[in-house]
Amino acid sequence: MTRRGAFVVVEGLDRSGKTTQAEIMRRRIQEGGREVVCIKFPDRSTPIGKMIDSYLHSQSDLDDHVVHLLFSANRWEFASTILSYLEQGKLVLCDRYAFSGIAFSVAKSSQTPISTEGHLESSLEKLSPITLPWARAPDSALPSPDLTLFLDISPEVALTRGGYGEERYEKADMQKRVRNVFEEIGRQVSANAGEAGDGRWVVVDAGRDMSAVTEEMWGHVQPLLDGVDSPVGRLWE
Ligand code: NYM
Repeated sequence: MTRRGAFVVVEGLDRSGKTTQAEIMRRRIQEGGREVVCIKFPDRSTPIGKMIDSYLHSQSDLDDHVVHLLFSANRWEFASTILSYLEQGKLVLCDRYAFSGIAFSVAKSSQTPISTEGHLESSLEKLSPITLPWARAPDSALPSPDLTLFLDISPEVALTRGGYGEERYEKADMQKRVRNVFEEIGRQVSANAGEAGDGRWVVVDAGRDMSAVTEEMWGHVQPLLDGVDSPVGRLWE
């Protein structure tokens, strides 16, 4: 029986080096003669992705719940594509996934300023904040990663890497809250992981020099290069 490809997710705070490390990983896998496909969320190329992009650039304002559902819908747009790559035996390397969705929405909701001015703000006052169980729901049953590498970096070290960009969420206090939610998600994912360690969550110290981070990540990905026997899991199930 041919084995399916492995599904590997790279998560992390902004400025953790996630995208650079994913690219290094992609090249290494390819140089070793294996097939690998890189995916990145949000994928800003679709109509939903364009709405997200406009929101992240503060060119549009949307209710927090709506934004959360758009990010999730963006993942569902690619769910069957991910499954078909895995069935073809390709390793899927994904830069951010549902865990970012939860971490950013929950962190943001815990600090939404209550304002009495304006339609959007006053309607938000009446809505409940985004809790972790609420945030998990729209992504449940998406393909579940075999391995999630969480690139951990303190917001203080991230700031020394040239500072954050101009998009929403790229502020030190927000990043601190996001990091706390990621920690909680890591605990939940680990509690859900299979006995053989399938679906495990690995915290990688991304504050070190780039090559040390690459080598540690490689050590976790290498055993998955020959594929996986078990069927693709479903997130949160
Ligand atoms: N982000 C990303 C979310 O808020 N929810 C999500 O579901 C995902 C996938 O988008 N600050 C946030 C995290 C980032 C921002 O991501 C853009 P990137 O990797 O910088 O393009």
